[in-house]
Amino acid sequence: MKKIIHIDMDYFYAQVEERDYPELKSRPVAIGGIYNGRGVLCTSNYIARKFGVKSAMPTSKALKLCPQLVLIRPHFEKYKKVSSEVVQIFYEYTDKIQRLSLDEAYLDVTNCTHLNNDAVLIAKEIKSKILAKTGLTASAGVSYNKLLAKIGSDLFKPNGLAILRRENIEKNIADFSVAKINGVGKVTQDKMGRFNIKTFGDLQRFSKLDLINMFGDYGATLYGYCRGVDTREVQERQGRKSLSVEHTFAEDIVGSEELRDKIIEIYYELESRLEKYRDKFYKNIMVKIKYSDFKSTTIESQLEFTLDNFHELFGRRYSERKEHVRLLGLGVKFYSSDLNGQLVLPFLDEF
Ligand code: DCP
Ligand code: MG
Ligand code: MG
Repeated sequence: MKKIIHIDMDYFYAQVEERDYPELKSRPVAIGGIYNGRGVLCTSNYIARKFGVKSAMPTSKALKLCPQLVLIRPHFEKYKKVSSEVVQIFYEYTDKIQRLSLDEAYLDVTNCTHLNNDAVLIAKEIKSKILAKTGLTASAGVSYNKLLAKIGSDLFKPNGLAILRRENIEKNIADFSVAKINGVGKVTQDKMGRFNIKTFGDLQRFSKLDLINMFGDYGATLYGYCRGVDTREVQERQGRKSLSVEHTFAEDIVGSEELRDKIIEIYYELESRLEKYRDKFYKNIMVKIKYSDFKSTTIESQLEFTLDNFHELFGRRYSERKEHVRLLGLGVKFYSSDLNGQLVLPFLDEF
């Protein structure tokens, strides 16, 4: 059985602003852009939610519901920074992490050796580390699959923690609204409504075939979901596995000497582009040659990243077919994580 944790920050953008401007804490706050009086809200704090002010609501409507609402423009750079701090905490426990947005992620901690592999203790520790590092609260759901972990993180917001165990799960989730199923949006809910399906329990009363007839292939998925069955894996985003620089020449080049100069040029360009990936370790270096007939060939080897080695690798392959070259490429392949066991966070700077 898998051990999955879903973490979701509480009223994320708004909580960050409250942290930075504590005087906001006692007031209804919403984050959103206002453009000529128009715009929609990104989110709101819990005080504002009491007025019905929520994500995706037009600002004008929110102001009608709550005239004293404090509107703040989003500061995305700040939220991204917090997000990467949070993800770094996740990586202390597992590298099987699937981020869904800046404020939430699934963690597969099945093989995590910390805290006796106790997923509940891990979730608690992650929550307190997030608070210590960012000053913000998050909610967590702990279960044996993604569906239930995500439902769990939403159950006791804010600053909540829910554990959904397998025992009696069908009964325990029977009263949950189908809206809790990630992916069941307004359209599907309306359709379900026409069959009088509002809860997991309502879905449980239908056969798989019935559900397939009603909802197509998704019906089979729903048949599992309403019983707490979900086989989806936590899908870690793969970081960059390789980097290469290729030059196509204005005129095809023949002869090792001319090609030597091109290798030097490309080598230095590659070297400077690799600056960003200093935390990565090279597994192989690669050379690609495309001939004037568009046939291309690549060769890679576990050689150190030096100009000489690229020359050497190129020579090895070019000696097999010394003809007009149209394109030349040099590159490296990375290890997915570094050799000291320290994790590489390949995509953090994308956010
Ligand atoms: N967001 C947005 N537009 C939306 C929904 C969300 O810009 N329609 C942004 C703002 C949120 C952040 O994404 O702060 C996270 O979204 P959540 O759905 O997790 O909502 P919150 O974190 O704000 O609140 P909750 O405590 O319910 O998780
Ligand atoms: Mg959130
Ligand atoms: Mg979220």
